[in-house]
Amino acid sequence: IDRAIVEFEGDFFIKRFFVTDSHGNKIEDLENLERIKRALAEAIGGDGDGTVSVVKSTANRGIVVRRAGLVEGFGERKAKAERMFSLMDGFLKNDPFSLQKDILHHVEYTVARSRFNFDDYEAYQEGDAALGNGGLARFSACQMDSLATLDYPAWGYGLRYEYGLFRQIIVDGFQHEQPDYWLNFGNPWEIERIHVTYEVKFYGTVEDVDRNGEKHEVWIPGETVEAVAYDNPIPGYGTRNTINLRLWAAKPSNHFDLEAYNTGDYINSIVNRQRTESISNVLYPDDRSHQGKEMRLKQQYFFVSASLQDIIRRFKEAHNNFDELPEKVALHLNDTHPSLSIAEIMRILVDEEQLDWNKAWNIVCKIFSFTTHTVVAEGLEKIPTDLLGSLLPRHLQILYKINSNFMEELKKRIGLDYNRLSRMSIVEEGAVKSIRMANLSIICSHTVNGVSKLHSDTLKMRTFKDFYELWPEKFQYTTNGVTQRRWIVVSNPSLCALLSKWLGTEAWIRNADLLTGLRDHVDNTGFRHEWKMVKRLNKMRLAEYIETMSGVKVSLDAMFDVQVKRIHEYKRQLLNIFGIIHRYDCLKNMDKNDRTKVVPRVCIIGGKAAPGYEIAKKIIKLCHAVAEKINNDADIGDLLKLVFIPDYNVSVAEMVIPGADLSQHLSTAGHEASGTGSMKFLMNGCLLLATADGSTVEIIEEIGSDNLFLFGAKVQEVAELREKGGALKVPLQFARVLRMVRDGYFGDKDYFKSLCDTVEVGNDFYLLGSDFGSYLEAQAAADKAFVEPEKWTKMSILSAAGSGRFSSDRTIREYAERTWKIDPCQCPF
Ligand code: CR6
Repeated sequence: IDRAIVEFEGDFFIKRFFVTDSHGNKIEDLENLERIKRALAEAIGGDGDGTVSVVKSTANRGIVVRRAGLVEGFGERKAKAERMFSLMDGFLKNDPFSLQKDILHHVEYTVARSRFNFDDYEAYQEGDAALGNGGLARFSACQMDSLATLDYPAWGYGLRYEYGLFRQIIVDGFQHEQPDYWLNFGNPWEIERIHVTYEVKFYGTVEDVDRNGEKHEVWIPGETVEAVAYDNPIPGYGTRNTINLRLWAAKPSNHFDLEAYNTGDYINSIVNRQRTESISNVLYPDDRSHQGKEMRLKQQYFFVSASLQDIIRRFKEAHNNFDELPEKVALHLNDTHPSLSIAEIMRILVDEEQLDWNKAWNIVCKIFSFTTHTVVAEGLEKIPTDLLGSLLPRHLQILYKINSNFMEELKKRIGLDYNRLSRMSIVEEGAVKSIRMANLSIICSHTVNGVSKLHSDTLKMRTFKDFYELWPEKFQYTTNGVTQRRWIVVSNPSLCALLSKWLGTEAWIRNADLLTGLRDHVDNTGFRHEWKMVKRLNKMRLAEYIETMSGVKVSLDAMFDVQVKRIHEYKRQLLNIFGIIHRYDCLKNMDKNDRTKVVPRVCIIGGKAAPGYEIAKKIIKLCHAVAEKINNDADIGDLLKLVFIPDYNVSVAEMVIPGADLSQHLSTAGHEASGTGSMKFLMNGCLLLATADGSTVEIIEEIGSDNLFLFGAKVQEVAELREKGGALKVPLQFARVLRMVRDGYFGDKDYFKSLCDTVEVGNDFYLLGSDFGSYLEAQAAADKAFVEPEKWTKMSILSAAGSGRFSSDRTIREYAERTWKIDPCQCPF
C-alpha cells in the first residue's frame, strides 16, 4: 500500500476510504481491499471498519483509528476534518460519559445548519498557550501534568502574558516576529478569579519608623498595581486529583490618585493607569540571556509578590504560628526568575509580620529549594543594583543584609580568602554593581538541583564549586523528564494503541517503567511490522504537513531526519546544515550508479531565534538558502530534501516528533544542561544522533550505546580543544563546505560572512570544525543502519523501551521524595 485515501461525506465525515498501490493506482479488488483494511486496522489497534461508523463509535478506538491513518487522507476536505477533529480531540480521548456521539451529532448538526463557511472557524481554533520560551517552560508543563497525575498537592504560579512567544514567519528566508495575541477570542480553559486579587507595589522610599522604642525600616511604595488570579485547572490522568496553575494578570489599581484627578489631569492619569497594565503584557523572547531590563524586573516582582501574598494568606487561614510554615509550605525556585521571593518573604515576615530577623531567616531557609537550568556562569541572571534600588528599595536593603550576614558567617568558615569571598558574594562589584540571583538562591535554599547528572557535576566542579565545597550536602541532581501523556498518548495515538496492545495493558500511561516490557517483543516479526506501520503512518501525516507548509513533496521511503529546538550557536544547527551541504556536494560528485546506494533523506529543521540574536537569524536564512538550492535541483530528486518548518511550537512538535526516524541533538558537550526534546523523540521510537551532553549521557545508560549514534568531543576534552585554538585540526570537508558558503554558492555572500567567521579556525568556540569528522561518521553509521530495516526497527523499539526513566513522573517523584518531602494526597471523593 502506498497511501490510504479518504472520501468525505459533508464537510468532515468519512464516507469511505480506499488505498492505492505504489504506482498510485486505486486498489479496486474488494477482497484485497478488505484484507488490507483489516491488516492495517489490526496493526494499529482499530476494529477493521474504516467507514464513518468507526469514527462515530463510542469506544476510544474511533479516534485512534482515525488518527492512526485509516482515515489519513489528502486534500482540502481532509484538512478541514483534521481541524475540526483536533478541536474535539480532548473530548474524544477519554470520554467517560460517552459524550462522543452527542458531540459529533451536535457538531454535525450545527455546522450543517450554519451559514458560515467552514474556513471561518479556523480563525477561532485554539492555538498553543505559548507562555514560555523553550525547554524550561515546556518542562514545567510536563511537571504540572505529573504532579496532578501522581496525586501531589501542588500549585504552579506564573504570569498570564497577553502576548505569548512571538509567532515566527519566514519571508524570503528571513525570520520575522509577529505578535501572538492569543487571548483575542477568549480562553475557555481559564477561570478568572475576580475576588483573588492582591496589590503589588513598586518604587517609593524606605523610612524609619519607631516600633516599641526600636527603629525599623518600612517601605513607603510609590505605585500600586493589582494582580488578578486566573486559574487553569490541570487534571491528572486516571485520578480525580486536579491541580491549579494560577497565572497573574496586571490590572490598574482602584486606588485613584486623588491629586491628579483634582488638578484636572484626568486624561494623563488614565494613561498612567494603562501603563501599569502593561506589566503582564508580553513574554521576553530570549531564552538564555538576561539584559537587566526594568520591565522584566517588574514582571518578576509582580509574579513573586502576588504569589507569596496568596501563599501566606492561605497559610494564615489555617495557622497562626509561622514556625509551622516550613512544615506546610515548600517553595521551589524554577531557575532564578522567581528568586526575588527570598527578599519578599523576608520583607513580609520581618516588616509586616514583625518577626525577628534571625527567626525569619531560619524559617525561610527551610522553605526554599532551587533548580538551576543553566550551565555557564555567564548565563546566570544578575540584576543591576541601581535598577533594583529604584524599583524595590526595601528589597535591596534586605538583600544587602542577607549578604552581609552571609559574608560574616563565611569568613568564620573559610577565613579571609577575599577572592573566594567575592566570588560567593550575592553582590557583584564591578562596572555595573549587581545582585547575583543564583548565589542568593543557593544561599537560601536547602537543596540545589541540576537537571541531569552531567549538569550537576558541572555545577559542583565549575559553576558553583565554591558553594559545593561549603555545602556539599545541598547539591543533588534530578534529571528532567517529559510526560508520556502528551508526548505519546496525545501526539502519537497509533503508537499509544500499539504499546497498549503489546504490553497488554494501558498501565504504562501512568507508569512509564513498564515500557521496558517492549524488549520482550523485539524479536517478534509481527510486532516489528506493526511498529514500522505506525511510523509510516506518522510519516504520512508529517509529509502532508510539510507539503502544505512548504510545497515540498517528500518521499515516505526517505529517512526523516529532524532537528527542532530553539536556534542557538551552542545547539549547532550550523553543524547540521554544513553536514547537509557536504551530503549534497558528495551527491553532485557521485557516479550515477553509486547514487542508487544512497539513503534518501528528508532533513527537517525548525526553531525560533531570539529577535535580537543576529547569528541565530543568519543560521535560519542559511538553512533556507541551502534548501532552495537543493530542493530545486532536479538532478538530486528525492535523494535529498531540506525543509525548514516555520513557527516551531508544541502543536508542531506533536506532529513532527512521531514522524521522525532520526533526530539530532548536537550541542557542544557541556553546554546543554539537560535537553528534553531528545526524550520526546526517544519515546516515539526515533533514533538519536547526539553528542554526549546533558541527559544524553543517561539515555545511553538506559538504551546502550549501540542503539544511538554518538559523536563529538566529550565534555572533558572541550577545554583542551579550545586551548589549541588556531592549531586545531579541522577536516578538509569542513573547510570545503565553509568555502562554498563564503564564496556565495548559496547566494548572499556578504550576509553570511559574519556567520562563517564564527566557525573559522581559531574562532570556532563551539568546535564545529573539530567535531565535523566524527559527525559525518555518525551520519554514515545512521545511513548504514537505515538500509537494514529490521535492525533499524529493533533500535527504534529499544529506544522507546528505554525511555521510561525520562518520564517526568520519575522526575516529580524524586523531587517530591527527596527535595520537597511531600506525600501523594489522593482526592477523597
Ligand atoms: N534553555 C536548558 O538549556 C534544559 C531546560 C529545562 C534550559 C535545557 O538544557 O533542558 O532548561 N535552560 O531544564 C534555561 O531555560 C535557563 C532551556 O530550556
